[in-house]
Amino acid sequence: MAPIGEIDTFIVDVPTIRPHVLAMTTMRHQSIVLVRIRDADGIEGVGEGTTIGGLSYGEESPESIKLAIDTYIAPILKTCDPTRVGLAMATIGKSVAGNHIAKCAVETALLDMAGRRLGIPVSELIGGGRVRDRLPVAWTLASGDTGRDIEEAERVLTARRHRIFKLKIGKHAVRDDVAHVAEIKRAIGDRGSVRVDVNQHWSEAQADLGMRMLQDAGVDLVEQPVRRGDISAMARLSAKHIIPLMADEALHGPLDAFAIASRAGARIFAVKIAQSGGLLPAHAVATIAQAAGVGLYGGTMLEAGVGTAASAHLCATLPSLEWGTELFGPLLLTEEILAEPLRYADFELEVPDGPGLGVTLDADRVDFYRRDRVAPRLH
Ligand code: MUC
Ligand code: MG
Repeated sequence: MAPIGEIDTFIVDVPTIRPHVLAMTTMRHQSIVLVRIRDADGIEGVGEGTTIGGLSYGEESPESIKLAIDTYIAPILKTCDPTRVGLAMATIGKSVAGNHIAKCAVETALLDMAGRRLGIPVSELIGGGRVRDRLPVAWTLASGDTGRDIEEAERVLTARRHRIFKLKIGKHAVRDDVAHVAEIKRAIGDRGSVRVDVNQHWSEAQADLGMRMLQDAGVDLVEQPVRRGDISAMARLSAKHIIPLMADEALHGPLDAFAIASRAGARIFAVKIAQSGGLLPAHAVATIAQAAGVGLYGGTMLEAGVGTAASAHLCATLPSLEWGTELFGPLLLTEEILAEPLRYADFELEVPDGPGLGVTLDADRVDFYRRDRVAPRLH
């Protein structure tokens, strides 16, 4: 084996194309954590660990992801055989608890290196390999303004980019949020699927009211209406309502997947590589869902090109992906960090087919946007 020579972790801050209004924060930029790993033979892999809104979404921040990799994970990784990705991650797991997004970034880089070494796409290294080359991809309408959201929906429908729409709610009173959603659903009609994400902001009673009203408005699913630890409430809501409940924040890997599936806490799982701790545990989450008859959706932490490509490789291996994906992260950013952008056409994302992740960073742009850049920015 060629041992690991270099591990470089850095944060890249990129503005969003418009404010992205979620119940817990309004994003105006995304902080992307990238890790570049090179072995002694010069084979390089890249991974991304990205969260939403600093510490407002979850327990890891961009800064803590970088710190976990540099201070705790990198020294262990340097003692591992980088060709044995599962073993390297298990070794790291013995000394590093939690920190799933940091682990996901590192695992992604190792898988990218492995794929490049073998000359095959990462999707061929997961489960039974790739079963699809294109993924249906949703868009999130979250400008904070109903009219602007409708204009945005019309624009992406006409461009044949998206026909699945996720609306971010939970910030306002239930009836006001439902009125906003119903107006958008009326405008879109049968041309698209409308779903909502409450990001844990409802009590069980609010969720009961909201789910009934959203079902009447023609909405297709409700994502994480109540707080992540309350599987009992998720199970009661799932049993009571026809509109399906999708678990997101409640799912941090296979153990959560098993707990939720065995208690019938959700009818759909948003499978996220970041929250799961990497592509390999995310695949296990999906396997548990499939065994339990739970539907699958490819979720995002609004990653840029590297994390989105990695998620796409995972989703490409899932035999059933009934609810599609939301792998649109790069489209929310003003700057592309890949040398060649991911391709979106005909309502789908093309899964890259080159070796490894099949994507390369635009080195100059990434250097320009690095938070730790030394030279001053002139524009
Ligand atoms: C989430 O909670 O699902 C995914 C799409 C989006 O707009 O926000 C994210 C996070
Ligand atoms: Mg969500």
